[in-house]
Amino acid sequence: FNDPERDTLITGKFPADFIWGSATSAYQIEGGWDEDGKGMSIWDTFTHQDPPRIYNAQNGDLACDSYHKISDDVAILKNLGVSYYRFSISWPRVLPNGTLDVINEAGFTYYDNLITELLANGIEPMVTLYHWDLPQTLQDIGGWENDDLADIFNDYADLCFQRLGSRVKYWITFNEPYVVCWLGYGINVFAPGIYSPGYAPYRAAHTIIKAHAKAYNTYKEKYSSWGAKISITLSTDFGIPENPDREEDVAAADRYMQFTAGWFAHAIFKNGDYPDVMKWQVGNKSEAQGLSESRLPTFTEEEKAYIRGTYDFFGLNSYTSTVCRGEENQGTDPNYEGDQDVTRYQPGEWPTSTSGWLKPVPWGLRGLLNWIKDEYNDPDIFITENGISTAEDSQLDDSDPRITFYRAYINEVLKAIMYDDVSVKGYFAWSLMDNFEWTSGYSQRFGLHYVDFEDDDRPRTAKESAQWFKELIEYNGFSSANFSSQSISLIS
Ligand code: PNW
Repeated sequence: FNDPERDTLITGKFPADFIWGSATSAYQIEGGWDEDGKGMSIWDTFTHQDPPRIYNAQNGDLACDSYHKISDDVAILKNLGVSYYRFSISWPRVLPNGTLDVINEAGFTYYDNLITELLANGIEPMVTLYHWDLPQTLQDIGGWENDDLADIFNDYADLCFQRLGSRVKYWITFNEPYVVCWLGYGINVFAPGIYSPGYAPYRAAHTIIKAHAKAYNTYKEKYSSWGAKISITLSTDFGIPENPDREEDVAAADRYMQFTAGWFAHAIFKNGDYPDVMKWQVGNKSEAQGLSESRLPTFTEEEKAYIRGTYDFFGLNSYTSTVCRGEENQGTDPNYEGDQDVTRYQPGEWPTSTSGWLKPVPWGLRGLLNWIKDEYNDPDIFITENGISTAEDSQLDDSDPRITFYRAYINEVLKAIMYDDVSVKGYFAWSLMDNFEWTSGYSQRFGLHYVDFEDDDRPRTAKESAQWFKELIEYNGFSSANFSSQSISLIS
């Protein structure tokens, strides 16, 4: 990507059938945390039990109150002109105990009504089954470290397909399992708040991959006549070699992406198994640590055959990039990051945002799309999330940075399609509206629509970026008009 046009915006249209959408997730918007028979999720527990770890002790108890605001949410989608809405189902809202022993009909009524309202307005649903809000009862038996969860998840998925599937064209099993496993089970940052950097993430990932494969196969065996596409959404930053002429750095950047996206994608999109480089790294480190077996679990041949190919597209969430240097980790404690032998950082001169980790590097998205195309044999790709945060006190004028960010990033998607022939089929902006940004609470606003969290009614108002996105969708691409009032401050 040492392309001389790298920092230049291009004009052009997206393919006629390109899908434009916007995304949210249940815990971040719904509220209604204990209403109408909903069970507790690990995020209810996490925010209630240990408020100090969340910005201003906030939680998702009410959030955007979307549980009561179907018509408001659909109205802003309609105004945006998107043809798809990506939302997630709260597992404990439909199965309060996580299992089929109790079905909460009120929960299904909510999702049924939402889908009805969407379709009545010409908007198709893309439904995520797991966006991090595990039923607490299932955490009580070990969460994703417990192998039984693969079957329990499959039961939940099966029920959702049966109840909602006649009207859903796109299903996503898991959102960003890398974040679930590392932030949730590795370093005690997200729910369920486990600190086990060398072991639990690998165990949790192993169950999640099997759970994904079961749900995929269940859909294909029982519901294929409905013809939906089903897959998984993975996340990784784009790994940029510190020195592109240094072989160790080039290998390190690839290794980093194998440990994040490849951790899940290699089995699902390639051969049913973990990347060789992960098996090698974790195996060698485990041996040096005096362990009798690798901390990376193994799949049986039967499991590999079952997992391989369980995708209809590649769901990608991407926000930022990271610089990688190949360097042997000198630490001796078991640690998923130490296992990689990669030193990573984001240079101080990169532009920043309200989210410390989110440094805009638009051309990194094009690089990542090309990496996925090359690595996984040119799958159809949906960008299921991309966006930027602004501060708590930011309001409707979000031209810089949000319009600048979207313009630059979406332009890189167009280059990937036009110049590199990457099969990108859709783009979903994160997020439709400001919402509960996990441990950052309501202090980081990702929305195209402003939500007033001081007002009990949680009114939504379009920001300038919503109008810009609407015009982009109407034109289905970039005319020179999209570049007016441009600021290139984000394009590094
Ligand atoms: C994604 N990080 O998560 C999620 O899918 C969304 O729910 C979330 O709101 C969005 O990105 C914006 O953060 C991430 O700390 C959360 O590196 C945190 C990180 C990355 C992704």
